[in-house]
Amino acid sequence: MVNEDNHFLEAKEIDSKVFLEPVDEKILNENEPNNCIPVRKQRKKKKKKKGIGTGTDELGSLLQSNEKVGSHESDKSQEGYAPKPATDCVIKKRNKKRKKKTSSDVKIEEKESTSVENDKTVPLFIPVKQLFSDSDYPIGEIMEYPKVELDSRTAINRTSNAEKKALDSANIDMYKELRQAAEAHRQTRKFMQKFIKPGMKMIYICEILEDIARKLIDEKGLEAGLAFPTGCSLNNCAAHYTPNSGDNTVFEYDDVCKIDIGTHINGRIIDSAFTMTFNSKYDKLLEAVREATNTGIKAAGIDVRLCDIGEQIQEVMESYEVEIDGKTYQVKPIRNLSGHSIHPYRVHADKNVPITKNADQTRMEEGEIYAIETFGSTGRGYAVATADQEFSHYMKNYETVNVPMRSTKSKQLLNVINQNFGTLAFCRRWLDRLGQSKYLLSLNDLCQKGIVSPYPALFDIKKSYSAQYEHTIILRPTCKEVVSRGDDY
Ligand SMILES: [Co+2]
Repeated sequence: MVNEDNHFLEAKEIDSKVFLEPVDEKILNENEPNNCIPVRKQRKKKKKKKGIGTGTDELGSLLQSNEKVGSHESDKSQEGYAPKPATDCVIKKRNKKRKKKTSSDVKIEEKESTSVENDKTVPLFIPVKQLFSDSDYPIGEIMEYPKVELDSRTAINRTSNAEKKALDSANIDMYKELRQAAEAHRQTRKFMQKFIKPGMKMIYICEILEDIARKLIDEKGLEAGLAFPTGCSLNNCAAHYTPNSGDNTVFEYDDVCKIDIGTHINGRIIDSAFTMTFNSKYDKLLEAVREATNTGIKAAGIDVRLCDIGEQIQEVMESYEVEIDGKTYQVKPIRNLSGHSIHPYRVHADKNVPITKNADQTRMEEGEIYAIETFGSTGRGYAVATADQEFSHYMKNYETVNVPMRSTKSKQLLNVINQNFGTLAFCRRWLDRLGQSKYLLSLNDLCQKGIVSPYPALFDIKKSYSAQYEHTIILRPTCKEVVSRGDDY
């Protein structure tokens, strides 16, 4: 997720139809063969033909593992747990049927699945914590701190300093929680990068992704799970779009899709994003943004001023000129979006990491965790909410407000939010899967009372394209660790 200012200003001119354009069912069915994993059994394919995003049939077995989809949450008091109707129910149905499997069954099934996917090595869908003994999760990329002018003492000799080393090892449990969340993130995205194909519905992509991530993180109430809804913002939409139920938006060959995924262990959040495209005409745009994010990561450090990071990001981003469909653009950072510090269960903590030059002299400090993210655009470099859009992302406000609530329905919804998300962000689909229905009035009520806030999708100008890359880093006493680094980005 991204931090933004003034998202309700300037809500004009921009078309948000991205949400609601009807899609011809025929087109989708034609796309079906490419939709997903090859279908092995004709019979089954026919049977499920009605559902869009079919091919979920095979996915059903792919996703099948030791537990039913929907996680521990559904096991306890959520009597109303109801898999959603229509397009996405296939996986859930199958899981229900098979939920009594033994662990040996699971192994066989996973072998089958991987052969379908032509990848015989990745033990996907096994909780990360089972894959590493003694919580020995892969360590992120380790970087030395940059020298800070005027006060070079602070950054130097941290690696070997005994006091810093002691401080560092005192935090090891927290690092391990972050590394576990990062490993679940890496494995999820590795699978999705191969899996996503043009023609798939966005909602299908998100639900597959989230089901896998829930398994890998071994979701358990507020102790382990997804930290925010899967962002899959398309083209000129830069951030905070995830489909609501009934949204038929399809990933098209020419789309630029920002996949933003959040995982957490005990509130220790990994916030990391990448951009997916199929048309190579966007390669340079993606490179510009990847480089800009890496520049921000390199520049970050203890005692570094936030404004200096923004300046360096901007310089690298704007050094790129990209040609798309015969038109040349200088890549612009989307200046009202920024990286951010992260606290436990609080994805947007107190500090913002700008992606353009600004006047913020605030310095980064030892022990802080940051999401370093940049957005590059071929538009005007400014993203706004539209007036007519349907919200998908919501989050409780961190500052607790005591407002008397008359409506029982609102109280009940707030309980569900407290129990399942706390101060983590959520979306309407996640309320649906918890068995909530007809909650919109209550949700709006909670928003009006200032208890919950909507996070609208943010758009640059029509027909522009934006890309995003993001990593979560820890400013350890001894070094900087890019926890979410993978071999993909
Ligand atoms: Co973020």
